[in-house]
Amino acid sequence: MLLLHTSDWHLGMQRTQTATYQKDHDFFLAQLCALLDERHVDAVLLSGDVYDTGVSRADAVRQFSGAVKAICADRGLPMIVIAGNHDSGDRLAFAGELLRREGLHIRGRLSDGLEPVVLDSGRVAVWPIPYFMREEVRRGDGTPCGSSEEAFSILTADMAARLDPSACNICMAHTYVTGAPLGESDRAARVGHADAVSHEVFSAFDYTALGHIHRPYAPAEGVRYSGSPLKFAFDEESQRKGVVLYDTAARKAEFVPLPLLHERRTVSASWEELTSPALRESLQGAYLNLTVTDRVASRALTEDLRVLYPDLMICNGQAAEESTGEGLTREELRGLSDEGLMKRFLAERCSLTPTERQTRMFLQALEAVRNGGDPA
Ligand SMILES: [Mn+2]
Repeated sequence: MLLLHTSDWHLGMQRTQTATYQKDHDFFLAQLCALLDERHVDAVLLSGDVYDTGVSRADAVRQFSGAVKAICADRGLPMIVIAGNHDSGDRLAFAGELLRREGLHIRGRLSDGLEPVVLDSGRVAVWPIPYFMREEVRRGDGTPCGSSEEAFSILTADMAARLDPSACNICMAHTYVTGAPLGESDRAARVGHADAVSHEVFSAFDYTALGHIHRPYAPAEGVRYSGSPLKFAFDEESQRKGVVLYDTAARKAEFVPLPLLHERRTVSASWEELTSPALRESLQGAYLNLTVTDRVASRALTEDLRVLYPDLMICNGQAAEESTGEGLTREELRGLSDEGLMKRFLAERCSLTPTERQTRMFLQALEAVRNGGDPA
């Protein structure tokens, strides 16, 4: 069988305050479907972070619904999905029992059990492990595990004891494997010592399809991150994005790069260079992080550049700072209190002045968040 391994779609992620990556995701899904047909793929594995947030935007749910229809219904391929740390396992696994009959196997929570999905008349077994908190796994004496390494060791030892060694056994997990390179967009990756897992915990499997790290990366032979399909941050500018194809007969994995609707480019240049047709031409169709070397950062500068570059995402100015009257210098910004900063933001962005009660609620919520609590 030829399996396609992908992860970290983050459907619904906000690109700016008002825009998402919806078109980029649509483009990726079209590429994915074309590859399924072209390479005669037999099943799809999605290793977590289907959505960007636990309570997903309606358009993101619609997008995922379209993707599973294209894979399971239109092409008749089995698809196996695990929840990642960004997903709500319960929401993701809605109607799981029913969908299983249609070839869509979603594992949202550890408590739903760790049975394999058996494919190709038993020649291939996929063992999905949804994202979990290590405390959910108990030791033999009933006490909770103290590290992810310990929790994964217990889970995979249990699977190893039950697996058919003559089959090709595949594990799916959403976790941080020791040594994996972290980027800006892996923002929620928990990487404390207690959260890292060594690749050896997966040694009973022929292949482990990992999610969590957004760079395509193989911590060991047969243990891989496919990486995210899109570039979600500027430090991913030079990475190639794509999916992994795994051949269960040959026990071989191949990274297949896929084109992106928008690349990312970081450029530092003078105003004159940035407004020249040659540079504008070469930056067409990319999400941009621009630094204007001879201007001071301001909203007006950003707005002026956005006329030339609609996909401008970050705009900096490098000229010596001085108070321009319309913006704040870094020094002035540092001098503002939480309340002052909030009021300034609302005045500038929304032309609003909060009431005393709203200000009080904001400060209380801020304090609750800082104390590690819930703002609600
Ligand atoms: Mn992710």
